[in-house]
Amino acid sequence: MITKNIDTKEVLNAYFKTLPSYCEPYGNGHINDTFLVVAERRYILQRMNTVVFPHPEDLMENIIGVTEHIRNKVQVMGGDAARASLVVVPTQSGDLFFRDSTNHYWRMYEFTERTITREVVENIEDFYNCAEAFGNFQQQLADYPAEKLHESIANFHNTPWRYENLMKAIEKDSCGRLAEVTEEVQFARDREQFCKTLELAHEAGTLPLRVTHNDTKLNNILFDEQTSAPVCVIDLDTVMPGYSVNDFGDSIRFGANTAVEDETDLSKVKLDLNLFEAYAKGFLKGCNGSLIETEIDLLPVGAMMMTLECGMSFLTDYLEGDVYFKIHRPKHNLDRARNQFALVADMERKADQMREIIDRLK
Ligand code: ADP
Ligand code: GN1
Ligand code: MG
Repeated sequence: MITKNIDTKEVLNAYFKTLPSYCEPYGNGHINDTFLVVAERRYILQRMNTVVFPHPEDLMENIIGVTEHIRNKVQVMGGDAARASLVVVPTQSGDLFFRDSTNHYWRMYEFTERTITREVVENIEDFYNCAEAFGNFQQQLADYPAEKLHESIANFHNTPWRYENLMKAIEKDSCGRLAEVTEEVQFARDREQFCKTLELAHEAGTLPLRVTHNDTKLNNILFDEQTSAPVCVIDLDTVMPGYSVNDFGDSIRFGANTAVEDETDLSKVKLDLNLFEAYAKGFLKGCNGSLIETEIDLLPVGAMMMTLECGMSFLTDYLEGDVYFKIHRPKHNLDRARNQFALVADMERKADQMREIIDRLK
């Protein structure tokens, strides 16, 4: 959906005695509406997308639980606990979120100063560091009681379910866009069996469920602006039980693509194997020996799976009329879907090389 002008006065009044001098849209997320607020210090204010996340109360409970868990771990290790995890700022009446008169839910975080986010990989070391941070994140949550986590989006990375969802959108063709996407539909259909790979591995006992981040894009890490060291993993809305290989895969999908996610010149869309290798090294280091061998073997499948799944989600949203991901131009979701499928095709060509890299590293 195209973002409309959003009135922030009511929510700012809930958080501040005196209205802040600055509150403007910030960041490049596809789901929530994020604002930078400048008052006596800086804050990140977010309007949560309740179409995507129907239970904001549960979401905030997850985030409080996970951030406290990480802060305690970092404190024990003698790290900078205050910067290592998001800090939720309550409203003036002490609530963890605010519901406005139009029924929108909001939350606020302290802005983590002296950090930056990156939209594209600028150098291989940063990508290695990102990998180590996401691997380490999974390690920090390895003993988090999974039963305490609410499922913030049902079937989030259930790829066979995403495939069925696409088939339903095709069947309905609610916006009359199907004729334009026959090639993309065939691309997905040809991979129906592949979509089941991870679920089958889980059933066979070779791929365990873990507490995972589930949205491991590069721009969900805050890096120190001076040293480039990763400071904090953010965007915790989708922390849920999941597969480690999907956390690995989503980072590869986004960061090891030689083009940006919505590049329309598909000749630029390729898997960069050097970045793949750097990420694999960093991720295994961050996971610190916790992954089992059969799981490590499935890392290349995770990369292909997340790219295919994301492409199918973009295509589904295109067919349904762009109701899920924010778009910034007509056919944006179709451009994204084509881009992701082009990347899948290149990953398939490079599957043996990905496997060789993983064999060398394990
Ligand atoms: P979305 O779910 O829409 O991707 P995020 O939670 O990832 O939203 O936030 C969007 C952007 O806002 C991030 O990519 C980052 O640049 C910035 N951001 C979020 N939280 C913080 C924070 N605590 N400190 C500094 N910047 C932040
Ligand atoms: C969304 O919110 P953001 O932009 O970090 C989406 C991810 C997709 C990603 C594609 C909750 O992430 O699953 O991989 O867009 N998040 C949700 O860029 O659907
Ligand atoms: Mg984000």
